[in-house]
Amino acid sequence: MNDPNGLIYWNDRYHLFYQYNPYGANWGFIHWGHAISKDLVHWQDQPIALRPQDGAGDDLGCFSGCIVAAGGQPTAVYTGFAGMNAFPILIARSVDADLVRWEKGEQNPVIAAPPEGVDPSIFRDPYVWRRGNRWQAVIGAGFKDGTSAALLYESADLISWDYLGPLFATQFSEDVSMWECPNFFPMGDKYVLLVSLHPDIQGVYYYTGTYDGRRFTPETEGYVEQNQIFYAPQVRAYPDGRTVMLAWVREGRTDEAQDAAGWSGVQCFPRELALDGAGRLISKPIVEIAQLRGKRHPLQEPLLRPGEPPVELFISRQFELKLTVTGVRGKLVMDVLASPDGRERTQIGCDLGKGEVWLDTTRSSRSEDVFGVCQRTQLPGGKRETLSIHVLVDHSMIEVWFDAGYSLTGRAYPVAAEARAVRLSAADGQISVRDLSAWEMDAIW
Ligand code: DQQ
Repeated sequence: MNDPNGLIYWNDRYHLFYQYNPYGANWGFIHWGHAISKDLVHWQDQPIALRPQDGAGDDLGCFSGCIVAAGGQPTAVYTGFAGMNAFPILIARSVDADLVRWEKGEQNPVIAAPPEGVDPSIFRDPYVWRRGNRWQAVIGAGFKDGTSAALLYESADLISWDYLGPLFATQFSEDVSMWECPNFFPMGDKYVLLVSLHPDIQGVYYYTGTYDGRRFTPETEGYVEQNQIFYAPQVRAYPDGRTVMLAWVREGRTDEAQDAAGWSGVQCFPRELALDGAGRLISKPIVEIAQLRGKRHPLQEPLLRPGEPPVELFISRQFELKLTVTGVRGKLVMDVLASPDGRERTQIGCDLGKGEVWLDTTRSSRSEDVFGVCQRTQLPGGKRETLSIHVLVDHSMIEVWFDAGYSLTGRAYPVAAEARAVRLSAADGQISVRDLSAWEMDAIW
């Protein structure tokens, strides 16, 4: 699987559609897979929802898009892939209450080609919302002059669309030619534009600002995550008022290793979005995570002194861990998925004196088919004496939140079956640990 698509809450179920190749553990001949959930944490597979079809504009793939309920009928607005310069925007309507069967629109394509000046090979991924009595949409694009853009469209019926110009466009960097998978949504009295940096999976970036119905004026900006792992998120506001994000989490291993595993790609744990006091976009795991908590590990809260051996907390490959660390300038070093001899270990850490945090998978695995990376980031505000850390480890999947808002996502594939220890140590200063709790994590299936 790759990108999440078509997030919608419909008939008391959360629906996740996603980019899916049913023929192998690699990207290609993309369909829309489908899964449903009553609570956003336990999921059931559903039949494939959309398939490529000769002559339908999605001959080579059903690329990313969204679903909106139009007149009580969920309608997918998505990208057809019909050739290197052919990415028509298409619709499909659900014809049952469970969103299992879909019929492609007889009016397709609803947008045949990009506007003047846009490179036709980099135009895709519609994201639609309701504004007054009209539909509005952004589509990810790159202009021939190198400007990345979220193009704004408007429609009364999802069929006939007017191009209103760029919602926002900028020469992002020399290496970025377009924004994939734009999302545009309100948060409080602000709007957020979220984009994925193409080519070569360069991270997910956001802008927060104001919107007058035609143009977006950014005020604050930053990376959601800057790595090659977390990509192409989709965001939806659910009826209970929460704004939730899912994203494709890529593999950190070779194509051959993915083939051998027989699968590739996962979704991140659903993340609830918010803005902090300075307008920065922050996230946390949805509260329903508590439903996955199994056995609680009985833990003492250690005082960690530099030079002392690591404190082993527990042994697990599928767990949730929360703690708060305090110190004047020390570093916390947390190893997870650590082997008894320490040769394989994934490191989560923070340097309180610098306000720097990291997730390091460079020593996670002895396998040569694995690429580890060390992600480091500076927390806003720099130095601090207290920091909260929330960790989800689900085998190869590592998600960490620092300071209740800043995430790092990584993948780790230890070879040793016993690489399961969680250990804490300190460097450069004493660290005390409090609010320490950890649970085994139950399965989502
Ligand atoms: N994935 C889809 C595209 C999108 C890209 C194709 C982002 O629609 O731009 O699988 O990962």
